[in-house]
Amino acid sequence: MKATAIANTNIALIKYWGKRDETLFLPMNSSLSITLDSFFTVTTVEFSKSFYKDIFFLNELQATDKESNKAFNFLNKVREFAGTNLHARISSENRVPTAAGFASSASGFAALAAAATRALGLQLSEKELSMIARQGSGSACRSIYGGFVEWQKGIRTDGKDSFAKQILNEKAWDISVLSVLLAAEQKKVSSTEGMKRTVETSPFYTGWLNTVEKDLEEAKEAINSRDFEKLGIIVEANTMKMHATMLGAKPPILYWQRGTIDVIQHIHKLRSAGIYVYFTIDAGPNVKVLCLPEDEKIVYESLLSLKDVQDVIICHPGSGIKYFE
Ligand code: 2P0
Repeated sequence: MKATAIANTNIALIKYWGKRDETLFLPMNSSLSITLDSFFTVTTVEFSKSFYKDIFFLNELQATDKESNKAFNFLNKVREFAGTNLHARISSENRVPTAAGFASSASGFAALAAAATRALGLQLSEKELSMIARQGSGSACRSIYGGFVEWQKGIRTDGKDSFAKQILNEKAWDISVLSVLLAAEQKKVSSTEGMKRTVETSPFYTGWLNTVEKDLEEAKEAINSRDFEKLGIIVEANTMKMHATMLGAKPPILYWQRGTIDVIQHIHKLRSAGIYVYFTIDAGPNVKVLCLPEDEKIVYESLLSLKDVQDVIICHPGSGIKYFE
């Protein structure tokens, strides 16, 4: 009873920020992402009657208690779904800089959901798998699919209408996503805590909720018509708006560092010079830069010349979940 799955991570273009149910991981708003080809997690899960407890190895070392508890709590949900009480051995290799705003939890829980359910012999649709992955980490439900993906928030209290679906496959439109790595240290406020505090205390959160669904519609129109400029403008505005809600939280949350602002201003400069280039920032200091493949090289080299930039990793739209037998 063993299976291995590989999941790519994803970057949100229209952000998920805030939960309406913390146990079921139900979001306050719908979101939209691109699955990326360069960052992924490979996970093997084995269930056996001979295991007397769960164990989790992350990058070949035994995971910390915090990491292990998150994974085991998630396994409990999978076990309940499958009607089993077998213990498991999880072994994960994460090719994502952990907790630096590069959603490692997205690929991590997508791969864990896929490997665990396959190891238990469950035959699930992508929609069912997306709903299970969501209960490990919200953004994981989008990493089941390749290309451009929408997570519909749903309105039911049981979460049965809250899952992701592909809106355009990874081969249908190539764009470049440059991941700018500024700092790989652990962030101080987790996304989970950051969104909770924002929902509970920020007076700007209502403004977010009142406008985010319209942002999503605009982004979908831009994707369907392959209008890169329209997409870039709405993506950048949406990320700034999400960070503005956090600045209004009590106490305020600021994920940006000096280098973050340098990159933002650099993007503005490149745009003034006539290059179609835009940015998005998650719950961390690092910036993801969107540009057209024909401008990738010039944007890449100019970003590397900035003082606080440690590395730039070029990504393109990637595929959904894959299994190794
Ligand atoms: C996103 N983020 O849409 C947003 C934008 C960060 C900023 O989803 O609490 O690890 O496990 O559901 O999915 C990161 O948060 O949070 C995230 P939980 P998750 O990608």
